[in-house]
Amino acid sequence: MNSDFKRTLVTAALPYANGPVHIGHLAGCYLPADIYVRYLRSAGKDVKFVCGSDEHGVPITIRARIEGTTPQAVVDKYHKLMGDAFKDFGISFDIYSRTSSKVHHQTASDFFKKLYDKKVFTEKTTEQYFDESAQLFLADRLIVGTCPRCANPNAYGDQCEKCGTSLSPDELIEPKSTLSGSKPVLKPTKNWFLPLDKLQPKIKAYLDQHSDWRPTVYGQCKSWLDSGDGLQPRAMTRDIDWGVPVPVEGAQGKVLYVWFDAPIGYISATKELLPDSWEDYWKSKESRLIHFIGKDNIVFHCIIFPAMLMEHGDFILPDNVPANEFLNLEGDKISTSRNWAVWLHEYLTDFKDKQDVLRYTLCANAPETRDNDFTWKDFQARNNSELVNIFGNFINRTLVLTHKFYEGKVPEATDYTKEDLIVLQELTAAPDRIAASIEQFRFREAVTEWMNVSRMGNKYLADNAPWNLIKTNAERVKTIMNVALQISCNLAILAEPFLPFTSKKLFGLLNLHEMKWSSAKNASNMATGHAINKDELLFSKVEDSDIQVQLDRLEKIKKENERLAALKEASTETPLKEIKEATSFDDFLKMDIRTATILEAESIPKTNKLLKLKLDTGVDQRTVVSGIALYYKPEEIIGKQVCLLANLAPRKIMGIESQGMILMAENSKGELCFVSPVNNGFQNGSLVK
Ligand code: B3M
Ligand code: ZN
Repeated sequence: MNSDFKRTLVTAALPYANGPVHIGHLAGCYLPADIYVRYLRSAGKDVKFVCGSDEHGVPITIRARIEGTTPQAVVDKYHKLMGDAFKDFGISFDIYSRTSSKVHHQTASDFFKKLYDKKVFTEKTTEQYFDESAQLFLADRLIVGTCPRCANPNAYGDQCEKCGTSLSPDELIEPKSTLSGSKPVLKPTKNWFLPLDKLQPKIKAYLDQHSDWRPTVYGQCKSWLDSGDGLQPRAMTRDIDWGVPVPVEGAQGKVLYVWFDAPIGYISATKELLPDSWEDYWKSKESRLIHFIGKDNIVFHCIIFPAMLMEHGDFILPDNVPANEFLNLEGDKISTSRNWAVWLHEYLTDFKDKQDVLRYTLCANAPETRDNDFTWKDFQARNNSELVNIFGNFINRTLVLTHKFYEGKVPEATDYTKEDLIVLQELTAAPDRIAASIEQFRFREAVTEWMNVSRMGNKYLADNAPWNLIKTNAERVKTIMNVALQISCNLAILAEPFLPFTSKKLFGLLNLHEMKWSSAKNASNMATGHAINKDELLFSKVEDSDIQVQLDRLEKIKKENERLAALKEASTETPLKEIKEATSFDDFLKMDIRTATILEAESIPKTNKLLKLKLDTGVDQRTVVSGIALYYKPEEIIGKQVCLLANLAPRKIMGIESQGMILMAENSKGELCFVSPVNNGFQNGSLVK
């Protein structure tokens, strides 16, 4: 970390206020940001941590429509839900603001106006789809049509979810408005574009200064610059009615593009937090701006927002953007729409007071360099074999023995062995080592280093076995227990960024006030004679049954998703056929359709499509060859009553004379199903008319 900086402003991506927070969000940015900030605070640095809800954008208006309410009601609901969940999880924002706030509207509006006045934007009139019955321009997401690539008839105007191609609405075949179902018309509209093409050299120069960023982040930025024709102008205004109104003449009914206003939310939140000194964090060369985000937000934070800031001119640029890759859940991509997630607010109910277990698991398995998988088995193992068996066990033994041998008072260390000194040296070297990892945004490594201190303590006790030694060398045990208590205290200090709840609890058990990071550089925080509090367990086991509840829940969701996917697939695969040409009533009367029962059914050699059936028509018994073998097994259909076209002229199929045809209906997947008489048990031979 460059220590020339006086202050650090840390931001975490503003989550869209259209759904609850899940573990993917936490692992992606909120947890690493929180660990970073907690560490800086403990290290005595000047740091502020800002975040808030991103309350604009089309998805919020869509959600409002689905829920039959207003966008404001949607954001009010989720802003509260998310803010509360973050707080309960110990994400220690200095402020959790929101982009519908007055301060934000003003700030974003002023920002736009400044760029407008500086003539940064290019004005362009383009043709956009307009829904005439709803009387509004359609955001890309609100248009569906057939994908030009894979013929999926439900592709969105911005992307086909079936083949993954990103699209623009004019590429869709037969576009339809999802608002009214009508065919939208192209209508000219004026918007303001950020000329990223012209700004590319400046952006490149900026990125070149940051080739030390995470390779995944820097690489993604480079590929934006290098691909095809490089950066393209991007519209910073939209024709929708939910957002920050565009503050210039002739922009009636237009709002700022959500990705223009959202990052300005970081500035607004800082203003709200520090009305008098916010500029220190945004305008001073001695300040440093760090954005924690997920990888899908890289282009906005590393290219577009810096370009906006550069053109504005008053602000510093992001110094680092440690974006994480994605976290999957049980091998599958986390998805809000498929409900494939562990929702934070639900976790906090199911695993009360186990915030730190999830924090630990997510950090130890953080998707820093590649996508990673969260599994409930791993969660259980991290808790039971690491937090309980290593850290918890070490602390518990130390506290219990201190009470047992010394009435809860820290014994005096009299004479250190060489081995003790090595342990103490390791202990006091830990804070710098962990700090170095954190400062380089290597949180997995940092938390592993921290756990290694517990491991060392656990081994130290096991090797020295003070519970036995007390009988033969009580003097030596004093030193051992003193060392163990020093390790315990330093673990509490170093745990704070990762496991803040446990750290606090441990300080309580040790009867100490919380201490700063640098205190962990010495091994004398537990004064001889200091009385500790009554021991208590820091962690409890996660049982198989706890995990099973979660796995069952996911299994149920998976089944439901499979059912929905099959339905969707079916409804998109075989379009309904048009009604055939008219036929006369007389022709219809010529058809002899009657009820019959299948008496026998057998497969026919050399074909996988046909079954040979014997039918009771009430009048006679006859043989019919039917093309249903792909859909029914012979044994399933014996005894089934069906409708039979009985006077179809007989014909030979595979050498068998077929006397009639069974009526079948095609389902949406094109499979044949029986059209049975409604009441089975009908007399055979009844006419169907
Ligand atoms: N709301 C996207 C997201 O939640 C967006 C981030 C804004 S950060 C300024 O992934
Ligand atoms: Zn497609």
